[in-house]
Amino acid sequence: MQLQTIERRAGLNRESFREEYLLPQKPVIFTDLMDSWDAKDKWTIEFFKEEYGHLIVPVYSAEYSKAGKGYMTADKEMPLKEYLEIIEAGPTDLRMFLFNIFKHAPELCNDFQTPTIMDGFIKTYPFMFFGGEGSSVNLHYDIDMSHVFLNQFHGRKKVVLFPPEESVNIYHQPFTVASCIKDFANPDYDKFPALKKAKGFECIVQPGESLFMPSGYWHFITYMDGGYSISLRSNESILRRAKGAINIARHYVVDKGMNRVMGDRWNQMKTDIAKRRAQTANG
Ligand SMILES: O=C(O)CCC(=O)C(=O)O
Ligand SMILES: [Fe+2]
Repeated sequence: MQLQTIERRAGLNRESFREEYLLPQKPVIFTDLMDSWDAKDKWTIEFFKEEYGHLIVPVYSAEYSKAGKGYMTADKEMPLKEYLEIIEAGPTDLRMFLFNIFKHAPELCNDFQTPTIMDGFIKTYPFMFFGGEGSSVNLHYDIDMSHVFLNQFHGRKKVVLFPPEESVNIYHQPFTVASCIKDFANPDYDKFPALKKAKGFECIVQPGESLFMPSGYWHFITYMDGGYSISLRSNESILRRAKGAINIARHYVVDKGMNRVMGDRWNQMKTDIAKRRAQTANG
């Protein structure tokens, strides 16, 4: 793999962001996008424990996305306070997401603002992502094809990104938004040789920083510390919104349907297709 370091910028305006990053579809870290947010200093672990510690949240272990029984279901539920104590105590693969804290605590929305750096920010409640030290998020791209601004509040995250053009070299699993490479931290190059040719980006996002991931970008995330962020999404293009809708249909109708009918054989078929594509592309 060839990974380039992602640039850090402060003071970008709409024009310079558009010219240098949005149009060329290049990732960037803003060091000042969250500066005006109350949340930047207010949303500490202590704050969440004291104000929202009683909320019952779904918690996921590394097993959650493995195909088969219990696919995509939470491993357990617990009060937020208990979950935060676990991630403070040391390494754990437990993550917490797909829980919309803003539905339970809409007043939290006053603590951050929709960025003005571009148009098209999606108005529904955004999602927060929490994870323990050492936990990771499988290599994937976002099904709705929006641009993602990942704003980090607590802890550091190591992020590896690949542009959509690299889908073949990173073994895009057809009909899904995932890669066939499930252990991306220790990839098996014998099984996935084209990965050596993949060109992407890497960075460590620090608290107070915002990572811009352009539409369709692949991301693999490792939590270097226990921590959390909020992902704000934007999609200013009707064409891209339509593409997202098609992705969602393909996933929920074709992939889930075939999983039900064929089970593990469907997984194997998808991996075979991805391998053949990588082989063809690389001669
Ligand atoms: O930070 C995370 O845990 C996952 C973020 C992510 O995949 C996203 O915002 O699209
Ligand atoms: Fe994502």
